[in-house]
Amino acid sequence: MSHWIHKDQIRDRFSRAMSAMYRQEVPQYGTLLKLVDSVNRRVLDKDPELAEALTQQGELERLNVERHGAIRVGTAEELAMLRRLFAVMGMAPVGYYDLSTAGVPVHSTAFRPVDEVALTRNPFRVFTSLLRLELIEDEALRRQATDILSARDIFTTKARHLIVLAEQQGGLDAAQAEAFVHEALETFRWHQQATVDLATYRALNAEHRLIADVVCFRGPHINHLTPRTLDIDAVQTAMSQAGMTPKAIIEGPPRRRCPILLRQTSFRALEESIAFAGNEPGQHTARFGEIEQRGVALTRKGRALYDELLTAARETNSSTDNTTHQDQLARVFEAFPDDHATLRREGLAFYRYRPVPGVPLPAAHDTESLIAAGALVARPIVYEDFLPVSAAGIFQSNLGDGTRDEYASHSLQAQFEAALGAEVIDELALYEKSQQASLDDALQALGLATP
Ligand code: OOG
Ligand code: NI
Repeated sequence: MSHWIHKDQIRDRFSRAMSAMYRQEVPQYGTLLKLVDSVNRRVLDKDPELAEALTQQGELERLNVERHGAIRVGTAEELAMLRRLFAVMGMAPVGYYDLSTAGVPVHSTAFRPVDEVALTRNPFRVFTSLLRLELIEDEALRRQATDILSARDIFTTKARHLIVLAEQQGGLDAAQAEAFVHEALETFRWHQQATVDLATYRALNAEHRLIADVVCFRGPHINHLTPRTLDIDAVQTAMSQAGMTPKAIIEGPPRRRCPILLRQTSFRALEESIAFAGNEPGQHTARFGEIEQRGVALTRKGRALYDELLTAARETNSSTDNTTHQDQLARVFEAFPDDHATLRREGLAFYRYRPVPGVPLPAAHDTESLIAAGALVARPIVYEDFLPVSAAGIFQSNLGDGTRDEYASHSLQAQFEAALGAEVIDELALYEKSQQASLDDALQALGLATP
């Protein structure tokens, strides 16, 4: 037995430490956690069938530790080191998101656990964006931003040391893991002190608020932490009652009997007082709150249908009133089947198969016959990733007014991966593999394995 602390455990500790830190920094986050918890309890009390299904899927135990966060970094070196930092906690880069087409000068990935057991233990994810400085048109400003970024180190010396140690040893012992959590957390802490003077901040802010947010501070402060709710519409209403102002529109698909992908909404949290270099006081908004509701992961075919319907809905609907928006969205999404049997049979969504031992097997051994006979059950696989259109909406709602038009640029996954120092994992391949493995195991358990 190795004496290294399990990566899942380091991640679990880290995500709890991050949550505690953020609760201190942003009191509204604590209020939000309570709201989400009480709505989740109410949903489960009212719907024992859902509670049972979530228990079966291993979803219930992770519900109250489940959250994602987001950060933005400025250089390839920072991104590559973050990859190594997250690897210590069993988190790998999954997916590539190009936000430039939505007027946000970044591209992103999500660091998250990938295997089923790790996801059940603690699915902590960090949406991580790399600033695309090349999109700054003014050359002098671009050079200035580059210089400022190259002068900072967002990692503590001890954190760097512990990352290298974990790589060399193949893990961390108890004391090292504790020190790692402590040191890694420093990278994500808020700094009230900017590294630049007010004039520099203003110049960068005028180019894009996001550029100022990344360049003017010592590190990539965590900008939100998002708990998972079972009823986002209820939390959206509860937020208003608790004095928070959620963004007008819930992003993503409409409310459905069978939730798909991801629905999200956010609220502006804090107008921060900043001490700029030379003791000039000023203000910056960086941190916000967000909630999410997760549904079944879609196949390539399902995702194509989702994208098509979302585009159609966006073309006909520009309402900033959530009720109107949701009604129109729901109408367009009538074209998307809303029962699990159809979603599965039509290959629109991913499912995990479980054998039911002791059930007499039907004559035909194909998946449909086995399900009809009750020898096999299929449960939805939860979507663990993000949505670029939704993410752009979340970015924009928290950048305030004066968002700009889209950048004339294209997706640069290869360039992002060069900065990252690794390829991003294709999320669809993960769901596909998980579905197939569960089917293979189930057939084997039923004595139907094909050699
Ligand atoms: C990230 C915004 C995207 C999500 O959940 O889609 C995001 C950011 O503002 O840095 O968090
Ligand atoms: Ni988010």
